[in-house]
Amino acid sequence: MHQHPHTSTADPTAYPSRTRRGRTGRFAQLAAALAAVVGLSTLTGPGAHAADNPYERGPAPTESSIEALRGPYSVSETSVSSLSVTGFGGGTVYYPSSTADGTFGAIAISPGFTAYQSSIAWLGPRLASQGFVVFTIDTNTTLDQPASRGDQLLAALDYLTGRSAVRGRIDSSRLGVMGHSMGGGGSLEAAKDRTSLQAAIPLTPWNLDTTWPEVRTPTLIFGADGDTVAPVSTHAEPLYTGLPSSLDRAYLELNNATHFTPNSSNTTIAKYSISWLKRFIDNDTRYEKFLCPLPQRSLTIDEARGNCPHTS
Ligand code: 9J3
Ligand code: ZN
Repeated sequence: MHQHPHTSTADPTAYPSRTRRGRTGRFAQLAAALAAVVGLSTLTGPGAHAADNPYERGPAPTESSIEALRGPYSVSETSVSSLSVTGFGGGTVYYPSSTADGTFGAIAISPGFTAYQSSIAWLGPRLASQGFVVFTIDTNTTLDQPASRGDQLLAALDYLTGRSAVRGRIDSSRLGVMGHSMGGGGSLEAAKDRTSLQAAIPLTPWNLDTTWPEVRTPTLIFGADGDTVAPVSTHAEPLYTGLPSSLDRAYLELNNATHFTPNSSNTTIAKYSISWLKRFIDNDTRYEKFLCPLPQRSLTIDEARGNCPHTS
């Protein structure tokens, strides 16, 4: 849970006591001592929380702030030519324009079979505006299979943190992966290969391998009830079940949705993805309330599975 170490250090005797002090002075001294006992977070702004969790970014979230088309950060973008990189096909980096809040976590996102970064582009500014560096990539060829897409997601993250123009804006210990279809299958491959990744979000994933006992990365899988390309019964659901039961994991099945629902702006995908990334990449427990208890069945969610509360 959320720790408040400063409250345990509160010590009224730390305030200097002076002899020549009037009525007002004594009142101020008493008030300061009381404040120290109650906890300074009651008197200060968001900075008090930032001190608790150095990775927390942005204001306290609300249902409407995670559903909004844009979050609190203005977003800049820069394109990365395929000719300037190896191991993946280039892409576009979306990132908070300001450097005033320090570094951010970063994620790479892969498109699916035969598709380009344009098919997942909506996620770039949507997620970056909440306080992440987001790299939507092209793959080396549009026919690359999930294992290759996993390698390419990792190559993209390595480029992003090691050589890109925005590397100084990224905390390289806080990284995640997402992807659509074979790119979603690839995001599991990436997590399997690099257990230091802190979040994975496969979107209507496609992968013939449904056994993932090696994964240590908190994973949120989106399925679509009407998916006939990667039916949930043979892809999303067994992929979820194939993760360790001890892992922080969730499965959300979109209602009235198809394989291609993740290819356009979607509030349900956005709000739970933002919450998952914040919770596990930024350790931001302010977002736990959107994930646990699991969402109820609704017009947008057909089924929800997962462990609550989260353990990591
Ligand atoms: O990336 C995808 O959309 C995978 C679904 C697919 O068409 O697989 C067929 C081999
Ligand atoms: Zn189902």
